[in-house]
Amino acid sequence: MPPARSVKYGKINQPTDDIPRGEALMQKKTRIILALDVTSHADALRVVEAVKDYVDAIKINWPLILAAGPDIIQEMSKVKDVICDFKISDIPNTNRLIVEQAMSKGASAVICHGFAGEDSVKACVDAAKGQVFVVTEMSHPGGKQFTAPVADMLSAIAKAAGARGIVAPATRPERVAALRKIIGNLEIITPGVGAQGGKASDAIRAGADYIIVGRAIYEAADPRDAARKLADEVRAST
Ligand code: NUP
Repeated sequence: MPPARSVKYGKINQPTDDIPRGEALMQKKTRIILALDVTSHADALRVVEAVKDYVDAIKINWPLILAAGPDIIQEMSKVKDVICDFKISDIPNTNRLIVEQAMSKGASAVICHGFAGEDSVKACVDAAKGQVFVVTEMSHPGGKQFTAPVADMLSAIAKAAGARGIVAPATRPERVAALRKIIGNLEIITPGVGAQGGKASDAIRAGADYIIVGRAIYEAADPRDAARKLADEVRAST
């Protein structure tokens, strides 16, 4: 039995002041990012407590922020690295202000849109010390309408601005593979597994670094079991 770790929920890669966040962020173990889109504080705690052994990070989006308040970022950051999926897409100054608020509450990374332009993405990158993922082609059917035709350009913007990586669709693994050619060794995080029809193994084989999974875990009868099965599937496809 390994010795008990000191932090509240057993997080072992807690960022501290003397560890640069970039190094501490999201160690690639299970390669699963939990999309925690539940709408109550109690549900958030219940799901995270159940699945924390099988996820590398927790992605928080507006539904949970609006339901539980922004302090949920700090609370969750004591368990795992938190990615704030705010899809930031404003002018550079406003982007900077948003990112500074997210990081000061304990976020390890943020997600922004690329369509506001390279200067807007760069403002996020500067404020987050590089820990930014840029949305490219979105995973839902409507993602084909506007984002797909410009996804190559959005990926190039992510690279030029110095982002950590991109968000690409697990629902279209062939696009994950194509965007990989543009971004080189930047990271790819892929939503769309499960509820949106994508498969974890397809996304990983196409070159994704992490899969993002929400409903297929938090709406499962047994979230822990669902997360464990996904972790097994990811391991088997690497
Ligand atoms: O293209 C994207 N598709 C997508 O689903 C970009 C995203 N950030 N997401 C987010 O991933 C979405 O907002 C949700 O939080 C999560 C997917 O959740 P689920 O479909 O697994 O429930």
